Amino acid sequence: GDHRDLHLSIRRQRQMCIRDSYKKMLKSVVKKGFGGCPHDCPDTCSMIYEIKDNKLISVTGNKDHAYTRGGLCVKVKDFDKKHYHPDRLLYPLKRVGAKGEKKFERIKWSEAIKTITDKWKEIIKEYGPQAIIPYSYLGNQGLVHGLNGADAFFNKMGATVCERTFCGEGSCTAYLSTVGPTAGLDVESYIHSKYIVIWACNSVSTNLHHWAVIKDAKKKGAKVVVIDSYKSRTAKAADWHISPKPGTDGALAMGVINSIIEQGLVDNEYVKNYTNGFDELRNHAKSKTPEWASKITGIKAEDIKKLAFELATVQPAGIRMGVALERHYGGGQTIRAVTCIPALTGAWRHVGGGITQFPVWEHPYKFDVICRPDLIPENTRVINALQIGRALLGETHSDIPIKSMMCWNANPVTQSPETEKIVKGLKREDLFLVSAEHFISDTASYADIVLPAAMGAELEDMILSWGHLYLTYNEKCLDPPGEALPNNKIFQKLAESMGYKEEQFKWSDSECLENYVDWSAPASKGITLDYLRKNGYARLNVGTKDDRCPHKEGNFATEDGKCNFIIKNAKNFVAGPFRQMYEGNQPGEPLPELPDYVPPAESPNTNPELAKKYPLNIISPKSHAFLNSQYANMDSKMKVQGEQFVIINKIDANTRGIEDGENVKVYNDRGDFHGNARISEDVAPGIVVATLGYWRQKSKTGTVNSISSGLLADMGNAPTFSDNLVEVEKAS
Ligand SMILES: Nc1nc2c(c(=O)[nH]1)N[C@H]1C(S)=C(S)[C@@H](COP(=O)(O)OP(=O)(O)OC[C@H]3O[C@@H](n4cnc5c(=O)[nH]c(N)nc54)[C@H](O)[C@@H]3O)O[C@H]1N2
Ligand SMILES: Nc1nc2c(c(=O)[nH]1)N[C@H]1C(S)=C(S)[C@@H](COP(=O)(O)OP(=O)(O)OC[C@H]3O[C@@H](n4cnc5c(=O)[nH]c(N)nc54)[C@H](O)[C@@H]3O)O[C@H]1N2
Ligand SMILES: [Mo]
Repeated sequence: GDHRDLHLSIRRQRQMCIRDSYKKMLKSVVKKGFGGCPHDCPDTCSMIYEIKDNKLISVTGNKDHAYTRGGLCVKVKDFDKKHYHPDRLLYPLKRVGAKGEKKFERIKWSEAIKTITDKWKEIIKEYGPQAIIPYSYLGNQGLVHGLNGADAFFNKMGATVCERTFCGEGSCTAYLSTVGPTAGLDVESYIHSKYIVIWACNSVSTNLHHWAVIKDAKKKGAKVVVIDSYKSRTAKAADWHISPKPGTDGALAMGVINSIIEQGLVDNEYVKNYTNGFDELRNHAKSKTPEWASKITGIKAEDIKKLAFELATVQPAGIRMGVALERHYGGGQTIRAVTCIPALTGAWRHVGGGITQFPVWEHPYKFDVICRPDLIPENTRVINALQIGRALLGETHSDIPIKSMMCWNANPVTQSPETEKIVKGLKREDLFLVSAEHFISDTASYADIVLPAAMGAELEDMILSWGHLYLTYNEKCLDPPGEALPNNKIFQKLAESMGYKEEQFKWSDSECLENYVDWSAPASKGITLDYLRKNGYARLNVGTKDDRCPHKEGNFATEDGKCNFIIKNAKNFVAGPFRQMYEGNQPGEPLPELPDYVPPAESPNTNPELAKKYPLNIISPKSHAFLNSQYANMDSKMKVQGEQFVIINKIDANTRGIEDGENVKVYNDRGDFHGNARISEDVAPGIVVATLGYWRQKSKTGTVNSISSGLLADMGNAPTFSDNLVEVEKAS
């Protein structure tokens, strides 16, 4: 008997053992899921996540995708490492040291939520809800967890509306006034272009997958022209680099328009049938000769004529505008002028001809449902995020002080202008700052409560694209580490604790997606959420790269279907795919009827007084290995990017006794930052370049935005990051 029992028991144990190891094996089998890169970048890559034991083990590009073609950039190719970075925030924290001292203590979620909402209720009681301001941007580009994800929540609260015009609103306003909300020239159709102008965009670093198409077109014989105020990586790879002084592209574009007309290269029939105001434009452009433009831009008149000639005669000609084109006081008018060019030349007649701004205009998103502008109480004030420093110090308004700010998906301390004001504001003892983050960013450093946010593979979403014509799905493949939560969940908890009853505040991520996308729009024909779950992405129904020619016969998205060289009785407005559609935030001054050159606010030509003190014009474009300020805390990315550098011409370095590699201080009245001088012919005398994204907490003093101004540009309240004068000296 004993013997038999023992035998059975061994057998049972063996069976259990086999079952356990089988289970274990099953668990450790690698699972795959579809990812969408959540970063604020035109490429919005389709990716493949690999998961083992509830852990992300690799991230690769989705090879099936016709546009992103399986390639990932230097930032995201090891996205899994970012998920498990040792500094990743895992638990809610409360501040226990002085503001900015970064001394925090772990607390429970329940305590965090109660502390926040108790404080908000108290503020609302004493000052009203407008004493609270939300601050978010595209740190996460998801429809659910991204920029607009909590607009409904703060609109319900009646908080101050934070106007976010960081990136493209000037460009959008100008573009929409001219051709309306059309996606224009498909980025993929550039394969058919014979002449490609990349105007103020550093594609090699910031739009890698478009660059791949351009390289293919180049192989087929296309000429690639890059218009950039310095010899960027992209400019170096071009057939022709044209280098206007910062903020003078408007003069260049007007010179090109003048020259196209003077050389008799206008497509008269196209102009007659599909445009408004040619006669007025011709008269207006008469005095804007290439010689006139040459004096302003520093480009030879001959080159301006040649650019005009080639743009008109080598077809199909495609123009890709970068957002940097809007980053000076006259940015809006510049984009008005550039957007007129393909209609003048008739480039729109051809597949591969025309202009690309943001293809997002043909994406079927229901921003009214996402943002709920209908919940905004009447007369709610608007504060522009580019002036958040001024606002925190009470300089933008004298009515209700800002007593609390909640910041997520954004890092104003490094990314917004006038950093020193922001930091001073965030240090205010009476300001209650809540920050939802992945890391103790430069902004989270000043927070009273820090909430840990989920990342990439840990949440379900669809990722917006402002650079191509695909919908992109991101699957939730695993649970977040520690107690991190997706943004949507964080705001659900806050809504519940505030007592907000709207159905929307209970929608799961899937329900949000069902409600946020217009699945019955013509562009989404044949696409469902289930289709995306199975395939990862889908091209919108807007024609193919080989046949899409949206304005062959006019059909612009304007009122009368024509391209507006002239706009009559128009008021300045703020257009942008991601802004809140709220009438209260329209600047509303009359807009000039015809495109023109509007000089920069700070340049030796237009502000000689200031230039005596600060003679150098600085531009602060994106860093190759960072995504705005993200990744600048990762050693592996720092290795690729290098320490903060300041590119300066030999002449400017010599007069200041600066040697290559030496540490220098860059400064003006607004603040200063340090970097290593890089003496180079890549910049002309009078210009310095320092790229963006380095962390303040790792810097000697400030960062590039310490010197930048909060002045808003001529259209769409755009930033003026390329419109700042500084002086550079050896650091002591
Ligand atoms: N690697 C990397 N990629 C990114 C980002 C990143 O941080 N890093 N950020 C993403 C974001 S948010 C955006 S908006 C896009 C932006 O991508 P881009 O549109 O490429 O913008 P920037 O890098 O700011 O500037 C592009 C180029 O414009 C030039 N420039 C600046 N001022 C002027 C001017 O007045 N005239 C002319 N002609 N040229 C000028 C700069 O020298 C620079 O080379 O990139 C996205 N992709
Ligand atoms: N001088 C100068 N300044 C510039 C520019 C320039 O060219 N020159 N470019 C401007 C442009 S184009 C832009 S778009 C802005 C960008 O400005 P921001 O959007 O403020 O830039 P990021 O550094 O990307 O900050 C995003 C933050 O969100 C966090 N984050 C990411 N994902 C999530 C998430 O899912 N949940 C939560 N809670 N947090 C998350 C990240 O950790 C990061 O700290 O900067 C602008 N600033
Ligand atoms: Mo941006």
